[in-house]
Amino acid sequence: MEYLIKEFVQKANLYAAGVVLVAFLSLYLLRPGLTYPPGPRGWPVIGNLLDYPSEYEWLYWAKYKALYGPVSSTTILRKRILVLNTLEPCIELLDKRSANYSNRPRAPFAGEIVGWDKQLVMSPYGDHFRAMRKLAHKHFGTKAAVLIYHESQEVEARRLVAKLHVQGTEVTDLYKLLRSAIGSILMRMFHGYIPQEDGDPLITLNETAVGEFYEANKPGVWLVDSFPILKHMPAWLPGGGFQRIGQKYRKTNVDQTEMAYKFVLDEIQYKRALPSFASAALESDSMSPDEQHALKYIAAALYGGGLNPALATASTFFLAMILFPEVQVKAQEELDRVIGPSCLPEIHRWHTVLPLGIPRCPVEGDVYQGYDIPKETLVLSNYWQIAHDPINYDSPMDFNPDRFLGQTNAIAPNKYIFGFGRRRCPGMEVTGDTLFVIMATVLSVFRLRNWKDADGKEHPPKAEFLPGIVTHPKPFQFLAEPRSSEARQLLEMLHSDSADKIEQSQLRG
Ligand SMILES: *[C@@H]1O[C@H](CO)[C@@H](O)[C@H](O)[C@H]1NC(C)=O
Ligand SMILES: CC(=O)N[C@H]1CO[C@H](CO)[C@@H](O)[C@@H]1O
Repeated sequence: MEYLIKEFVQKANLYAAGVVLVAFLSLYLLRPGLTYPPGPRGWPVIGNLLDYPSEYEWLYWAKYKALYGPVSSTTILRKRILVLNTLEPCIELLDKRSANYSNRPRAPFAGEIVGWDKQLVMSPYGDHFRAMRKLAHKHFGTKAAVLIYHESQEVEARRLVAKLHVQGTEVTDLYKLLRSAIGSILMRMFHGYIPQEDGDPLITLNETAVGEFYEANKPGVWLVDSFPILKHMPAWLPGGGFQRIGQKYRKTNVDQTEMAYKFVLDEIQYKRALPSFASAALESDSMSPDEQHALKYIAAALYGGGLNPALATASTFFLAMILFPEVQVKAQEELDRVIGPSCLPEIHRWHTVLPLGIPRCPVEGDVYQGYDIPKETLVLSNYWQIAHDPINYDSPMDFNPDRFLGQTNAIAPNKYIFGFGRRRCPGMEVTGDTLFVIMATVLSVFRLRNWKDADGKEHPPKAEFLPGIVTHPKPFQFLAEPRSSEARQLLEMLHSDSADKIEQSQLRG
């Protein structure tokens, strides 16, 4: 009712009171409560463009909660944006009304020109999307289905600690080490492909593709996103250069998908395929051409979609263990009892790596609590705000895994950080396992500590994070010390080449 009155008062400034009264009454009587959720007043045409920050957007949207309540809205360049800052509307709209909210906003450049609209993350809600989800659910949607991937996770986690051990006294390249470990885990899991240590052709292709994905999705960079008609503009016209860039990106995108798929087909033909998501699907199901098409894309998408969030979470784990040594000690004392149930959830909560998720878009117009939500509204759910709302968690800025231990009513971050409904991340189980194995392996052999300079002065890392759709910790230096002499021996053994070869042959055999 309050918002109605607000709208009413605003309009009264523009129109004669009598006209508004008639309009209000007919609106109120005929179509009860059709109005947009509350939000700031904007300028004509550009709307609230000028207030919009170029980075750390989740903090900007979080302010809307205090100003306008849990559900608010605004307009930027005539695009209606709905902002959900608490859990209830996320569950109600994105979960319970999932059929209506499972679309993605149209993306002429990244989606249609570069072709990311075939990949899971940007695919419109339809048959291709449903076929991909079905395969993903069948082959790793459940705890039981992901068991077969444990071996790859463990092999790569051991390789990671062996490499950390070599850098030991001054680890500066954590990001690169984690990227190679998690990248290899994902490739083994999805295609049974074991990448080479350096310059692997598929990894290189992937990295290029992922980089181009973020470039292609940068808001405001590609004019064709605001004027889709430009899609038909020939590349040779002045200003048509985006077409050439688009075709180049498209080639990387297609190549990485086709090459990985062809690899699996060949391995199956020569009867030497390692167990993987793609080989399991190809060998167990008799697949129609449409399903094969879906398989090709879902397998590729899982890698591209899984890598960055897992990487950001794993490096946040290192950061948190160094900043909160008492938590590290506790986790080491009770590795299994503590890491799974409390440490990983707190890392997910403390630093929400996908703070705003990925925008949704309703298939058809909807009404929620009397608010009008037109078709094609951009729907943002602010997971960062939910994770840092004192209503949900005491002292939300503190890092405190204990909040998830024992009898607790703290909401498990898994309930929201992976999204909702039909667009909930299909890799949730597999990512949880991968991160658990990495965390447990690292903590069982290392004490992670502040980096010390030549004078012995300690330099604690800062709890600072980079902007982006996926937000990573800023790079930091630290020290990885073997916890005991047994740990040191083990690390040295893992590091020796022979250990590597034994593992390779075990995996092949
Ligand atoms: C979307 O919501 C509207 C209004 O609530 C409803 O009439 C329509 O059936 C919904 N569409 C789908 C696909 O669920
Ligand atoms: C997006 C993407 O990452 N594509 C592929 C990269 O290469 C590996 C090799 O098997 C595939 O697993 C990915 O699908």
